[in-house]
Amino acid sequence: MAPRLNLEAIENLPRTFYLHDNFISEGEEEYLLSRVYAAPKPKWTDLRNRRLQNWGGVPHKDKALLCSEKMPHWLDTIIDKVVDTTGLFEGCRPNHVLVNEYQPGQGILPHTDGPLYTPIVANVSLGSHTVLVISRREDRSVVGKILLKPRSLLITKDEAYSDYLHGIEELKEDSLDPTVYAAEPSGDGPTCLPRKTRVSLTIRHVARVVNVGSAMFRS
Ligand SMILES: O=C(O)CCC(=O)C(=O)O
Repeated sequence: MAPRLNLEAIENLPRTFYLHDNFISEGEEEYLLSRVYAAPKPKWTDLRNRRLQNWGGVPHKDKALLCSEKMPHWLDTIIDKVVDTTGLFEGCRPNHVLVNEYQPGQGILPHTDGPLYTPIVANVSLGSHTVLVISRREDRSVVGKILLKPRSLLITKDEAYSDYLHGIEELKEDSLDPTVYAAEPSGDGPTCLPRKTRVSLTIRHVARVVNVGSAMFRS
């Protein structure tokens, strides 16, 4: 079993965000990306500013996860790693993975993940960095930004999950000014990072699962 991570909450941001760079190796990243891109075309849902795949089921109106398939082995492996190395998912082993793919210039509007999920989420970044913007629900004022490097793990829980929005601006490059929190600041590295295609795995648990026949999802 992989050793436990030494997780420390990010200071000066709402409680609780944990960020761990190099959570997976380049080999694991390459493998996960190859599995994402091996999925059949109908697995993808195209949105205006990103495309996505649901694994483990499809969320239904913030009420339940409609489950028609077993979690595939390649995602079970990364779920195991998140569960074993964080120790944070006792009694709520993730049963849903949302894959998001963003091209440079794409993003996701500020949002909360809502009541469907148990309020703890793991995000693994593949292929490119991005900057996650954290803002207040009330007035959308920005309280902080987090640099998510490729192969990093971000955990969001507590008030950071329930009381704050997170989003990704539709930018082609990110300026790494001092307002952007980085787990390992790059010192005299570049201050402006061009984005590449980024794939993220959003790994969550849904308590209410409704098993439905796979026929429902055949088209
Ligand atoms: O791409 C990410 O890291 C964030 C994804 C996200 O916010 C979501 O899936 O709700």
